[in-house]
Amino acid sequence: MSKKNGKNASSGNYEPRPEHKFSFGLWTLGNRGRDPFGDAVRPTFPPNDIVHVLGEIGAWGVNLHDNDLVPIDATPKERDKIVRDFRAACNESGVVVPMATVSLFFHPVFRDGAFTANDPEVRAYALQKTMRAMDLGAELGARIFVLWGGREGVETDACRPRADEAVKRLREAVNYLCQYNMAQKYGYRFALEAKPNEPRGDIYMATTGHYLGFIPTLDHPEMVGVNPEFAHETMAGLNFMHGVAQAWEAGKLFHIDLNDQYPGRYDQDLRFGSANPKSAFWLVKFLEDVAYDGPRHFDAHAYRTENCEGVTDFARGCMRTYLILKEKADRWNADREIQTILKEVSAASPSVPKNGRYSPTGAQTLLSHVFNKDAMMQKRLPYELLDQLTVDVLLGVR
Ligand SMILES: [Mn+2]
Repeated sequence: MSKKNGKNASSGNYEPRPEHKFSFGLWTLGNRGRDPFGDAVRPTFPPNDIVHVLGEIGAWGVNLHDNDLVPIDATPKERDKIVRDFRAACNESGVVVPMATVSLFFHPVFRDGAFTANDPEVRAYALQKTMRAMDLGAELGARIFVLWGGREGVETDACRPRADEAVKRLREAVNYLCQYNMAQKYGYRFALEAKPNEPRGDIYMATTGHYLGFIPTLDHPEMVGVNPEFAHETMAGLNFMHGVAQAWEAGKLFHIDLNDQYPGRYDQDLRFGSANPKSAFWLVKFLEDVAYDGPRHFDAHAYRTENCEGVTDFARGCMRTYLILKEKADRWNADREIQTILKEVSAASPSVPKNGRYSPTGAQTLLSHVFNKDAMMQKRLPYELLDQLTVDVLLGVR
């Protein structure tokens, strides 16, 4: 990394700055390398120490689940002291808390889901826990509240009379939380995070697109958007950037989770850009082209083989790769050959009837037009060249 090696790559300065809005969850640097088959390999990384490291390496924000900071059974007095000390650590380190979330997946009580669980008592507890997590986030200054329903799913569809009941329960819960948000004047924007499976066999609201269909059915759709995650959509075999683009176009990109993932594997949460740099490039280019101004949140963790020093390498690497790809995006946009090809492939010949907004006369003109398909086929679409130019930019020879 740049600081360690004493120099940057000759082509740019990849030092993260607050305006880049890079944030990390406490659970990301704090990940101890536990997996379904093996125990922790790294010691506990206390939240206040994580914040200091984030400040040192140039991150802008830290995000948290309620129980990343406050143990689930803490007394109000213990809670208040923990929060006070954490706020002090954030202030000292110049790190803000842009987003808060709630763990509705770790405690065994959520084994059948939280907002969609069959037991009404579990659903009520999930609401109470979320309201308290909203209180905590608001106290720390968060204005985005992420909801990831990690346990909102099934191993067998026999467990619900009908699957649409889960959708209704989820709607009821989100509507309730929107009301609480207004009553408390917290000013949160909720960001719903999709995942197709793991830890449940199948999770409801499997993709960002599912949530984009769900949100307009809420009582306060303006208050609710999405938090697409690179790994989650890639697990589903989808083009992540396309999902992000649709969310953006719908005005619903309230937050984003950046990491990496090989398709067809379990949830890997790899360092951003480490598995598929080309997909990461298209994503960074999209976010920068549209001037997305929300947090660039890394929801990933270091390899299980790493020690504490490696956790810092991992975090620096996420930000560095983002900034390198941002520079590549500028280069791509400024490349005259690439831009000329783009212009040519979308240019219209003068004889083409205009088909913008529908009008009866316009429709008549379009219906009577004779298209010369052979001539249309003469137009070259040099996408091989376009992609190779992209690869040249990415591999640093252009
Ligand atoms: Mn995530």
